[in-house]
Amino acid sequence: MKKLKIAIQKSGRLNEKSVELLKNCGLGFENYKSSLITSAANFPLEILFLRDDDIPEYVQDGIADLGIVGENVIMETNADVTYLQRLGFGKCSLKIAIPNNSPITTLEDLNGKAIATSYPVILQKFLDEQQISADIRTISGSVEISPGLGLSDAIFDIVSTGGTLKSNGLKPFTDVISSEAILIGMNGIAKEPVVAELLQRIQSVLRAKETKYVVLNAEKKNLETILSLLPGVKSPTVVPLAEEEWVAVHTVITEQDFWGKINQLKAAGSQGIVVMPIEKIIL
Ligand code: PRT
Ligand code: ZN
Repeated sequence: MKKLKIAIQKSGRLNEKSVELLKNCGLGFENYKSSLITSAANFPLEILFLRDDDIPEYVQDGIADLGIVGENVIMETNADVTYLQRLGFGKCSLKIAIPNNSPITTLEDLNGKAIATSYPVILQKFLDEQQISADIRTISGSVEISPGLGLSDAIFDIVSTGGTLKSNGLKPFTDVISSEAILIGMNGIAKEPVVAELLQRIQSVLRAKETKYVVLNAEKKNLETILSLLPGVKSPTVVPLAEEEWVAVHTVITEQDFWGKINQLKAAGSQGIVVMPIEKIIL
């Protein structure tokens, strides 16, 4: 198979999860902190470690074939790349925020106001869509301090817990986009067998993350009700126990409705419920 390059963030919020994802896909690589590029020992892939801002354009221009980067950065750079897979980490939203005591109450109130941001392209697009004409002040960091310094009336920035806004006397005003880490590829790269293989591995890791393997004991008389609660990958496995009237049920449950489902199973007479993580689910 042809050897490809994937670009991931060298350090920062997406680095650890990107490395973990590739390792969970069975790729063996080391020493990444000290070098710009490393090669997977057992897969035809080189890993490039870059600043996140450079990743979309590197992938667009084919310097890297693949990349893992926040959707906000892809949108800001306007790079022409293919979205291959949403990865479910690095989740955040980009919001306009205003000082707690701001007179701004409607979107129209932003007309003529100064908004500080590191994401001028995304903000401009939003303001154009809303037919608002504001003064965008592009700054590269610590956007949240700019209203306090009298440099802007509002900010447009990434928010995750909201803690940074709060500690700077700001409050969210409007959600503009939500973002998460995305696996992107150079246009046309999806047809490469290496990409198909990597995608299959990534998807099996993502599926496993959302699910738990559950084993429980039940009296046969409760089995029908319990089975009706369980989807399973195909269907639950039912195994007889030494005690004649009892069986063990093995199944897979998705994380989203996990606690609701466990409570329903208990109410239906399940006992000794054991929950285990799943490493991969290959369909
Ligand atoms: O060095 P390099 O250029 O590679 O990294 P960077 O400093 O530009 O980016 P980095 O590592 O901070 O973030 C990488 C990506 O993580 C972003 O592009 C987003 O896609 C995603 N992400 C997820 C976040 C956050 N959550 C986040 N909370 N990026 C930044 N923040 C910052 C935000 O800018 C603000 O200052 O965290 C603060 C807000 O957080 P809360 O929790 O207080 O609301
Ligand atoms: Zn950056």
